[in-house]
Amino acid sequence: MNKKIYFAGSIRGGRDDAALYKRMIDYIKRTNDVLTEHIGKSNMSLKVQTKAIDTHIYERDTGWLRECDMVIAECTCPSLGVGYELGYAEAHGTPVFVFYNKNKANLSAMLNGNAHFTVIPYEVEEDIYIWLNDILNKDQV
Ligand code: 6K6
Repeated sequence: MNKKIYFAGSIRGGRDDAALYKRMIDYIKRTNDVLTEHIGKSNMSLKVQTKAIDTHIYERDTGWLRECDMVIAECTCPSLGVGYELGYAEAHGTPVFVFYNKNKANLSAMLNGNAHFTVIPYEVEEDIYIWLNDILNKDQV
């Protein structure tokens, strides 16, 4: 059965890795459902920031976080929103997998030191897909 995956990646924290997010999302989508496909979009407008729109985003995204089977996050680019989402997922008992490029980032101790999170440091992008394959084919989640 397809799993529902919440993919988390930086938006207002910076879009340097947006193309990587898209490749990861496309890989996951080959065998599972990604609730947050928009994270990989290259043309996402960052200009509109009204309270009403942000409330809608918050309500929708936390709904998806409660509904998903697991969270997969790419955390090389630091993001307040992603950090919040990971804590929210932990509070709801949802499995969380955190990827980061160890040559580019020094991951927060609040993620790296958290026993609930499976932290996956990588050096080359190809390694991400080997790990994703493993994670997505586990029976218990
Ligand atoms: C349109 C205009 C401005 O922002 C938008 C759309 N914004 C978002 N849409 C959907 N999810 C969002 C948006 N902003 C943040 N998120 C959620 O927080 C995503 O699920 C990301 O994983 C995370 C990114 O947080 P920031 O702090 O980097 O924005």
